[in-house]
Amino acid sequence: MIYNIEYETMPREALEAIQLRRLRATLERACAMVPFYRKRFDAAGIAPADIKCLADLARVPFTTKQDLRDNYPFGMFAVPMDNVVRIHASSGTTGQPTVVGYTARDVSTWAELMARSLTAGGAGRGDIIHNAYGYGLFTGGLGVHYGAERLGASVIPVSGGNTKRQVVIMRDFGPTIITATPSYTLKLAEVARDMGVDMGRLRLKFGIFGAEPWSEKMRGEIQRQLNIIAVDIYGLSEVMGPGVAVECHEAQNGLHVFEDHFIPEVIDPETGAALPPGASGELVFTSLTKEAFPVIRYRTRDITTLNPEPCRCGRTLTRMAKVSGRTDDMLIIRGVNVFPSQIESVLMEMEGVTPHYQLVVDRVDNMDILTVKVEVGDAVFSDQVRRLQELERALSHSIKEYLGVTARVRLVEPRGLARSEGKAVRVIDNRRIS
Ligand code: DLL
Repeated sequence: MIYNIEYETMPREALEAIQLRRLRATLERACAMVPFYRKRFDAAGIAPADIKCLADLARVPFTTKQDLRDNYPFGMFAVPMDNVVRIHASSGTTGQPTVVGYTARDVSTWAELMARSLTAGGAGRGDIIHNAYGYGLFTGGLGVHYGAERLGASVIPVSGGNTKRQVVIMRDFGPTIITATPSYTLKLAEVARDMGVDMGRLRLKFGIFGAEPWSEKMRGEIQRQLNIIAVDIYGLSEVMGPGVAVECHEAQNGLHVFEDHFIPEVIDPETGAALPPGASGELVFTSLTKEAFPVIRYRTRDITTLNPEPCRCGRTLTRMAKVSGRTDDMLIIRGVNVFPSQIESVLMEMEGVTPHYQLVVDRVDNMDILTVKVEVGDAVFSDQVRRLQELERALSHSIKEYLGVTARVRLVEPRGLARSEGKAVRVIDNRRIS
C-alpha cells in the first residue's frame, strides 16, 4: 500500500494512543526549537512532560495568527533553513502574509494526505485530474498536484485563469476529476456555455472543491451543472494546506479530519473553553507530525462543529461540518450576526437567482446598511421591471425572515459581478475603510 489508509478506520483507542505519542514528541520539539513556544509554555507554567493524556492539551496556550505575524517571516520554523525545502504563504488579504515552511518529509506527508483526500473524493489511479487551483505561494495548486502524483493519477497542472483555454483542455483531454474553488468552477461552467460546451456532458465524475465557504445549495448547483458528485476539501496554509479534512463521496456528510496528523478542537471564540461535539465554535488544530512548522492549538477563526460518530463510508475519523464562515468574516449588521454563506443559502432558494453575489456594507448616519447584490439569469432579467422589483422585495423578505437582518437587495444583470479565479470576494465592508 502506498499510503496509510488503515488509520482512517482504526478503533478510537488505538488512534488516540498514536496521537498522544505524536503530540508529546511535537510539544517537546516545538519547545526545544522555537523560542516562541518555549516562552509561551514557560509563561503558562507548564512543560511538554506535563502533558500525560490528550485531555491535558486543554492546558496548553493557544497560538493565533497574530503570533505568526509577530514572528514573520521564519521565526516559527522548528528546523534550520538547511532542512526547509519549500515555502508557501497565505494570501495576506487581511494584513501581513503568514509564511510557512516544509521539510522534505513534510512535503511527503502532505502528498500522502492529499492522495488520501483525493481517494475519499472519488479519485484513483487512472483518473485524469484537471487541477484549477492556483499554483504558487497558495497551497491549493501544488498540494493537489503532489497528491495526485502520489496517487498515480494523471494531473493536468492548469492552475487558475485563462478560462477559455481550460474549457478546450477539458473538452479535449477528458479529465474525470476537477479540483478548483467552487466559485471558479461556476465561472468555468459559464464560459464553457458561452463556447457551446456543456460541462454536464464531459467525462467528469467527481469534483473536489474548497478553499472558501460554499453552501449546500451551491453544491447542488455545481453537481447539476457539471453532472458530477462534488465533495468539500478543507485546509489552511498554517496547518499544512489542503488535505487537513475532506468529505467522502459516499456520504458527502461532513469532512473527515486526518486525526493521525492533526488534533481538532472546537472552542468558544470568546472564552476559549472547549465545546462538546455538535456545538458550533472556532476550530483549533494541533499538528502531530509536522517538522518545519509545527502548530500548537492554532486558532483557525473558522466556524464549524465536530461529530465523532463513525461514517457510513467506514471511516472512524472525527468529521467537521462544512465551515459556515470565519469569525472575522462574520458581519454584524445592527447587532445581528450573519455569515455570507447563510445569505447564499437564502438567495439560492429562489428560482432564477444565480450563485453570483456580493455583500456590500456601508455606514450611513451611524446605521449599518447591508446591500446584497445578486445576479439573475437571462430569462429573469428580461422580465418586466415590476417583476424584478417584486423579486428584490421577496429576497429581502426571505433574508429578514430566515436571518433576522434587514438587507436591500439589488438584482444585477447576468455577468454583472466580477468573477474571481481563486477565492471569491463575497464581502465589501466599507465600514472598515472609514
Ligand atoms: O485555502 C488551502 C486549500 C486549498 C484548501 C485548496 C482547500 C482547497 P489558505 O489560503 O491558507 O489555504 O486559506 C485557508 O480558507 O482558514 C478557511 O477560512 C478557508 N477554507 C479553506 N477550505 C475551506 C472549505 C487554503 N472547504 C482558509 N470551506 C481557511 C470553507 C475554507 N472555507
